[in-house]
Amino acid sequence: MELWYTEKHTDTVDFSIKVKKHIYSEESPFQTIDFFESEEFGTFFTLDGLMMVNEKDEFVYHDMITHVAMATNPSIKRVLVIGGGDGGTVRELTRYKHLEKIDMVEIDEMVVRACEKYLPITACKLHDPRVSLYFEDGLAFIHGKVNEYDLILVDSTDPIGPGEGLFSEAFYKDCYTALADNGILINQHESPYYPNYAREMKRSHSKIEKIFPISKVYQFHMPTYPSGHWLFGFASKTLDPIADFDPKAWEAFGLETKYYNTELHTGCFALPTFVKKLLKE
Ligand code: AAT
Repeated sequence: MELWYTEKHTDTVDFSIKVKKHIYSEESPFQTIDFFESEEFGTFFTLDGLMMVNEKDEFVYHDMITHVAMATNPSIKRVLVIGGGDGGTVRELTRYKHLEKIDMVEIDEMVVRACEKYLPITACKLHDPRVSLYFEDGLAFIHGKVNEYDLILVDSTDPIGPGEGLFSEAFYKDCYTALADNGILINQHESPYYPNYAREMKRSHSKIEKIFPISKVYQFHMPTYPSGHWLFGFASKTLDPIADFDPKAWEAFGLETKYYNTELHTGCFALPTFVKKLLKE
């Protein structure tokens, strides 16, 4: 008998992966967690039935959430990751030896424990001495913090379930206050392609734009997310990701990356006309 994982990308579009084995399934207090093994994407996990991370394309997402901000301001020292329970974002951050503090606040400890067991490819650096893990709601964690971080990476689920508050104006305001004067906020920004995702992308952008003087989006190719066309938001108080970018400073770190490079840094901010239009609407 063949086993297939299917995710509804829209009411009339399905995306399926042939599964070798369903290796884990638990209800946490926050969501349903499943792990699968597959031929094409290796091990992958879903939350409430939606693809989060797989061994084959995780490098795209984790390179792009981390290195664009780190290259815009190579002096970043204190970082907060909100969500990101698989550990992939923290793994990329730990490659910067000069970082002093990496806090990660994940609402669901069960995601982290399951990833430590089944996805060591992403969860491998959670024990770096600079990393502190907090298991609580990112929304409550950030509230009231002032000038504590140079960079906040919102590595969250979609705006349904526990991730919903991480797309609210109150949350973006709290992030602004928690950031230093030259602070940067990167957030999981959904997709511009299918209307059910583009709606969330526009809502998120219009809220961030009201709060941060610099607010842009950049794109990348994520084969297993709906339409494969995905965005992160780049918001900051002072730094512009292109005008303030010095490729030589990032290259001096000597990091080998599989997706991010310094040409792509500038290129990923060049948006297709339909995306530009959506953002202006
Ligand atoms: N590295 C890519 C993986 C993710 S998972 C996102 C994580 O955010 C999940 O582990 C979830 O438990 C956590 N999370 C959700 N809400 C909160 C919250 N309020 N506070 C802290 N953590 C939270 C991102 C996948 C993106 C999928 C896009 N389709």
